[in-house]
Amino acid sequence: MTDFHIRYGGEVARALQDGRPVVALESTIVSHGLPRPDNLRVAREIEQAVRDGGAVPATIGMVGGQLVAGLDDAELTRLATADGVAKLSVRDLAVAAATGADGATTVAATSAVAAAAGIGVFATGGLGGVHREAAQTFDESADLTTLARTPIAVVCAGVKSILDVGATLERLETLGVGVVGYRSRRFPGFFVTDGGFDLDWSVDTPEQVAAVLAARAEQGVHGGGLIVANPLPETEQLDRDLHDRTLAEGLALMAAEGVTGKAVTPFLLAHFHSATEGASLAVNVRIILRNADLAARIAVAASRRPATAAA
Ligand code: PSU
Ligand code: MN
Repeated sequence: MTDFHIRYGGEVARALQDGRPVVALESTIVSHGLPRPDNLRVAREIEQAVRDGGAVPATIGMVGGQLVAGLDDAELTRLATADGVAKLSVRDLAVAAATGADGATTVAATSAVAAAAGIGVFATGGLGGVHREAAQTFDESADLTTLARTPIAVVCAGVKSILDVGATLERLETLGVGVVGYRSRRFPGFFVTDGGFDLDWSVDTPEQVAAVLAARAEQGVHGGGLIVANPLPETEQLDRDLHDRTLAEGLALMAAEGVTGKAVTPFLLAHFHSATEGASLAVNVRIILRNADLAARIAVAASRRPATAAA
């Protein structure tokens, strides 16, 4: 019989056993969100940023049907370079395992696996959300519904403006997903510092985030996720005109080519990367590295609270 359990990378297994800080990382940004050949280099840099912040990185993905928390370098290379790596949301995990697929986990799938593995903090770039015209297409990322039932803190730079940002925030409220700005009361728009919407709460330190996680665990009221929205400094955001132009073009192109379903997000990301001639990629990388650093510091702060650990 095949063993369908999660396999842990050696370093991740030891860190979890010893109660040392661990940060989960997703593989969809590596396989489908960042252009080749930069993606593998960036994947390694993200892991290094977690280490520099004092935590152990656990990049999550599926290799030959085996779900892994803490891909080693050969496995990371395979998911970054092989053809036919599937994009796995939560609903895909069991089918992909049973059929022996290679797959990259989205925010939804990574959150679910991380929580199952006892990892309480996760760093990514941007969340999936409610797509524009979702009222007709029903296209809403499973990232949102998964976070409603998954106890994990996700450090991200909000959602991309390729989505309906306001509708995404409304859905997060309905679903009971906590959202706190990191040193900001505005929800970030990924490439741009300000996504155009206010937040009710902000926190100023990794220790405060750790206290929120501890309070949630001790209150025992609900087991959903917490989004820590970490905006880029204004001086580092993508030029607003370039951003708005590229977005309009990308949406028009998508409609013309009839792109739908799970291909939508990768299509628009690829359009940004090619149309801005690398400018959006540089910003994207900065965002992920900053989030990896903050997530590591949150995991460290959480691991220093004796009773409740990270989750
Ligand atoms: N947003 C980004 N970059 C990404 C993604 C989202 O700015 O790479 C990826 C994440 O893995 C996210 C997924 O979980 O896309 C959402 O895809 P969908 O909209 O098909 O749920
Ligand atoms: Mn979708």
